[in-house]
Amino acid sequence: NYHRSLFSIEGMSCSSCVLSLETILKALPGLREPPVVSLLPPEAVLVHDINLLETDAIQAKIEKVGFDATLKS
Ligand code: 9UX
Repeated sequence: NYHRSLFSIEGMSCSSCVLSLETILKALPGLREPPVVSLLPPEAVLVHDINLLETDAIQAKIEKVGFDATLKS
């Protein structure tokens, strides 16, 4: 049961942030494909099995590394 979650990210201001966030998110379980992080606009999109990886856990992971994440869809 895959779900596509789009987060708006605050605090991400250069392409190094994008790469480091992608690397961190890629290590999460339950992903169908590598997460995509963009800078303009600052967003992260993950397609994940909600039984293996809850949306809240993704948000917590993003915030743990120092960004603010808001679920958009
Ligand atoms: Mo760039 Mo990001 O200089 O936390 S690595 S702003």
